[in-house]
Amino acid sequence: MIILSGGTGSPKLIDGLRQLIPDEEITVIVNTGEDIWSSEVFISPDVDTVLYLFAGILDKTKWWSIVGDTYNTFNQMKELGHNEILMLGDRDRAVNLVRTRLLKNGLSLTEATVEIAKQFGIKATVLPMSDETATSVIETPAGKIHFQEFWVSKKGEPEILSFEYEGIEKAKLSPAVKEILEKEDCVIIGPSNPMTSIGPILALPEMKEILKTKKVIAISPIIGNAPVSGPAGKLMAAKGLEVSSKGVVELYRDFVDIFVYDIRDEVINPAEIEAMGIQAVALDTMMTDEGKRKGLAEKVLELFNKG
Ligand code: GDP
Ligand code: FO1
Repeated sequence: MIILSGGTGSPKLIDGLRQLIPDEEITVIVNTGEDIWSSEVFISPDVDTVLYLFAGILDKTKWWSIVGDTYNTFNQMKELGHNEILMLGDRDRAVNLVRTRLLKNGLSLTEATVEIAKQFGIKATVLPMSDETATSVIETPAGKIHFQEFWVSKKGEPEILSFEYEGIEKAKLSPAVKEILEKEDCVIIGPSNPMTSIGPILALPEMKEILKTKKVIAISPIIGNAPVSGPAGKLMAAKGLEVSSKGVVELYRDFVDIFVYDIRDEVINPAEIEAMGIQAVALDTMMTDEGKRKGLAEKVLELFNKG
């Protein structure tokens, strides 16, 4: 089973799927558009969230970082007047230092990720979307800033004039991603941010064409006129999209076969979705605890296994 993922909504669904199927059967294609260099360390936040999930060490209150991590290095650097954008834990930093060393030794991001996954004893296949960088950069009235600066340092407050995936014209799907996509008939797009998590994956050459040949099930991260969390709404509005599940469908309509929206969604008109030739399915998508994550995963598996 292949899942396209960012670092919060989709990992929650994967957490549910793990309660139902063995990790060996799960492949996650992970967004790298939020990757960032910080203090000479290359951080890949969404890849790390997925790795830590499978390694059983993810902090599931935040959906990033290692549970119980300490912040001695981060705090000491702050005391020395060096403020890092991301509050990086000590163990988390060790993982990222290993990644950086592997990259400097000439490994690709995919090879480095596979090596770290192996060291953690992870049985699932975790693949960065690309070995090249394609970074979410936001243009604000004060200039262009990295997504992490917009979201973490500036708390998502600046006005968004435009936004782009910097480097996308030179980026490709990684060979490992292409290979796995050739082998599977169905792809799940988790309830991740359609602009900063799924968007970069879809923007890679060939991806949309490949998805057109597959059965694609997408789960909406938006309920009514707002995302469950995060900046998806502000980013969608900046691109002139309606902040709703319909806005998400607009982005996925060329290749999605089944669109899952939340039972609480009073804004969506399922008939409008069905009129596009897309099956619209209402489910409880609020994955607030392990049981609810398993519950949604069960229903998604049913859709996956049907025909
Ligand atoms: P990021 O990399 O941390 O931005 O994480 P993702 O892109 O994977 O996830 C962020 C998206 O997940 C947001 O747009 C949220 O609306 C969505 N999300 C988070 N939790 C849930 C949930 O329980 N249900 C649904 N349907 N969406 C969720
Ligand atoms: N997100 C935050 O909102 N604040 C942080 O200090 C922070 C630190 C951090 C460190 C490592 C890592 O892998 C992720 C981290 N994140 C943090 C989450 C990450 O930046 C996410 O990509 C964004 O929050 C958007 O989803």
